[in-house]
Amino acid sequence: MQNEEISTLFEEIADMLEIDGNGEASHKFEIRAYRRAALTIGTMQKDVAELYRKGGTDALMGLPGIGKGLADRIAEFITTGKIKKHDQLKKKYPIDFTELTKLQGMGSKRIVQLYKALKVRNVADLQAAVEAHRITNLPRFGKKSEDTIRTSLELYKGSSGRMLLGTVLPEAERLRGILLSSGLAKRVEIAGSLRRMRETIGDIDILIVSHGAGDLQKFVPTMDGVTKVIVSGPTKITVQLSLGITCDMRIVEEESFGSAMQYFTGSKDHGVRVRQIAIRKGYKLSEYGLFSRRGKRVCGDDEEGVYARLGLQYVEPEMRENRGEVELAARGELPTPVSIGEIRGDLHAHTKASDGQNSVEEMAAAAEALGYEYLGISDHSKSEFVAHGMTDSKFREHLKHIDAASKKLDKLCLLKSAEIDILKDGSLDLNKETIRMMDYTLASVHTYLAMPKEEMTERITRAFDTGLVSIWAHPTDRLIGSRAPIAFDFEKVFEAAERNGVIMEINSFPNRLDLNDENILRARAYKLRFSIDTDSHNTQHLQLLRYGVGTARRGWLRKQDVVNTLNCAELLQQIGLQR
Ligand code: DGT
Ligand code: CA
Ligand code: CA
Ligand code: ZN
Repeated sequence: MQNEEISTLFEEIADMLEIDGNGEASHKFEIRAYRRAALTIGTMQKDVAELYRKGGTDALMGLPGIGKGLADRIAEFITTGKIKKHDQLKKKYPIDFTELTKLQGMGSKRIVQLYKALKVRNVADLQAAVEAHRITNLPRFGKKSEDTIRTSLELYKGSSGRMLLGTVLPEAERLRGILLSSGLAKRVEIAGSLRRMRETIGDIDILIVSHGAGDLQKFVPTMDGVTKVIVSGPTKITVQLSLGITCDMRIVEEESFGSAMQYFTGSKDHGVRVRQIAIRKGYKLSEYGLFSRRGKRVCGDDEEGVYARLGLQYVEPEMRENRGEVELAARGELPTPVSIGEIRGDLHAHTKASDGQNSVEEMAAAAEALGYEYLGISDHSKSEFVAHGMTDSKFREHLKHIDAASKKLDKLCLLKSAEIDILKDGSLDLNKETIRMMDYTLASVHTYLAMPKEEMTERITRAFDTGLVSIWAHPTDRLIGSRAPIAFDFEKVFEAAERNGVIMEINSFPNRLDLNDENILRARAYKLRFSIDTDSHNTQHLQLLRYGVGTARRGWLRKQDVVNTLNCAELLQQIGLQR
């Protein structure tokens, strides 16, 4: 799947145009168009190349934010493997923008300043510059900047080599589809960290029951997206993918399929715990099956059977991290995690009214097509200049528009909301009168992210104590691999949330997943509820929900912990603003 590559090239073009144009107005428009298109392609869950092959540039132009020019560029990449405009700009600026922009606080402007002053072209150059303290002495930089860059470099190295779940899962599913339709495989399933829905993925693991391994060894190298064969044997084929990650394919016997899934889903620590239980019960468990002491196969074809034979409740893949789940499963006390089918609506979505790419009506139609009962429209408030946040008076018009649009719908109910900035002093970015016209609110921190812990704690708790916050959106503000979480006192903030009935968001956007699994587990110690939202900026983003649900399941949340499993009437009764 080439979505990620195209998205990256578009981002790079935008970065380079930004330097090239010196902020000319015409350039600004073009840069914005490239960035929006990068977001659309990078987060879409379908294969853009397939869309093009089926429907040509017309089909591409049906995507949000893709006009004729951009559709041509996408087609150019799919047919030739490159984009001329990108090549030309790259000659002028031989800088690894993709890598460098992943670092916190490194926008294209700073990157270019560092390139011009110190010939920094990539992360390795930057690391060298930091070590030699050459940034401290640069005008407009200084010691503080150097320290920030050093921290960003550490964060970056901690995550390098791993890719986002939301980038890898669609590719793994595409490969699975090819294998299934090849006629060479009876069963194909995704295992490993992908099946556990970890936020980042080291490599793809796929298990295959084949009709004949020899054919697979010939077929796999011909698969679209495979660039190199690293290992090729009758039971294991490892390949490099153009996505920038490797894929382990293991060919297993049908009678071992369940135990192999159990073994290769992991996590390693969970597997170790389960095998200890097996030994205690007089069995031996391996990827080949569950065996008696005398070596007789007891079971192995299905995974549920393996857990059942060991006297354990079935443990959902997302919960297999050895965080106490095996012990609970042995006692029959494992909670049943929320499932995606139980979600009845999405409470965080943007529209063209602020920084979204689709209209209220288009978002509503997409939510209705998913079978949702409700969709909360939550555009930005005025302090978010870059996101075209709205003033109070604009908001009042916008809320009327949502009401009118909702009346025209048969099944779906549109809810009036906003993503309100929590300002530096903890006050909210809209006035009470405007807020009271809404069904519920989201509040979030978007500015002064580096505030010291105590001040930040004060700021957030003060916002909660207004009694006007229904949901705390993307609570920690971290961006995976590129921005550290904000610092706050968990206990004080969770207590303030309890006191005010503030709901914790689990933001499904692949680079956010915020709260993450660990913080959800921490929050479970308080009387808090959660909302799994997509933070959609176009109609396609509604599909991202599964990553939030996976994260919630990793945090052991049950249906009753998640407010958007309620029907619309119950929801409004429970999360509506205290008036
Ligand atoms: P990743 O790829 O880093 O995102 O994480 P995983 O969990 O997919 O790890 P991976 O691909 O190395 O291995 C897949 C699964 O295979 C892993 O979750 C558990 C199992 N496994 C791999 N190596 C070992 C091992 O040395 N011991 C045990 N018990 N299990 C292993
Ligand atoms: Ca893996
Ligand atoms: Ca692997
Ligand atoms: Zn936000």
